[in-house]
Amino acid sequence: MHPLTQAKDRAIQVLRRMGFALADGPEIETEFHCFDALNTPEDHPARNEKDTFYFDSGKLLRTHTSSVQIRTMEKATPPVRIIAPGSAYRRDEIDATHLSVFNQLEGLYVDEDVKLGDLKGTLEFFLRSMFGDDTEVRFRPHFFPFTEPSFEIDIKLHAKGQEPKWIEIAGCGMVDPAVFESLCEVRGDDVFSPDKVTGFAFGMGIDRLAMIKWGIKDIRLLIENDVRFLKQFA
Ligand code: 2NL
Repeated sequence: MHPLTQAKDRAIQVLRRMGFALADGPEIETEFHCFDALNTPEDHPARNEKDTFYFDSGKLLRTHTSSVQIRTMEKATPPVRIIAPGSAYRRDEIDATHLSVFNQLEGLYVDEDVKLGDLKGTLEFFLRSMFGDDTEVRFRPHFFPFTEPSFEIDIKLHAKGQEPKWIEIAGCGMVDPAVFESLCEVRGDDVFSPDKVTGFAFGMGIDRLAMIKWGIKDIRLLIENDVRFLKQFA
C-alpha cells in the first residue's frame, strides 16, 4: 500500500479505538465554513487570494478540514467526538516540503467539562501509538484563531542510528468560545453554548506523518507514483 494510505489507515484505526467517529464533507467550501465560523478575521493572511484558491463564485478549496467539523456541529448535538481526514489546499510555492495539496487529519472532542489534560493524554497516546512507546511528546505554546490556548506539538523519536531531535508534528488547542458562539447563532439554539460545553481540537498533515515515519526527504515522491519508490513500501 502507498505510504500515505498506510499512515492514514493506522491513524484512523488508533483514533477510532479511542472513540472518534469518521466525518466527511465537501472540498469546495464557503468562506463561512472555512474561515468565519473558525473565528478567522477578515484580514487574516490565510484568507488572501495569494494563499487560497478561490472560484469566481466566491467559494474556495478548503485550506483545512476544520470546515467538516463545523458542518458536523451544525447538525449534531454534544457529545461530538470526530475525526476528519482529507485533502486540503494552499497556494504554496512547490518544493521538497510543500505541495499545493496536502492530506490533513483533524480531530474534535466537544462535551461537558473537556479539559486540557484530556487533549494532552489523547495526543500523547495517539503519537506513541504511531511512532513507538518510547516517543517523547512536547507541547509548545502557539496561536491559532480557532483555539485558546493553542499549542504546537513536537515529538522526539528514538530511532536506531539516529541522533534524537525534536520535530514539529501537529497543532492543537481548546476550542475558542467564539467558535461555539458562532455555532449557536447559525443553529438558533444553545446546545453548543460556551457556558455548557468545552472542547479540544487538533490537526496534522498525514504527508508529514508518513515522511517522518519512513524518513522520506521529498514530499513530491508521495504523488509521483514512481514504482522504484513505491516498491519499498510493498
Ligand atoms: C494543523 C493544525 C489545527 C484545529 C486544527 C479546530 C477545529 C475546530 C475548532 C477549533 Cl472545528 N480547532 N482545528 C485546531 C488546532 C490546530 O490544525 O493541522 N497543522 C498542520
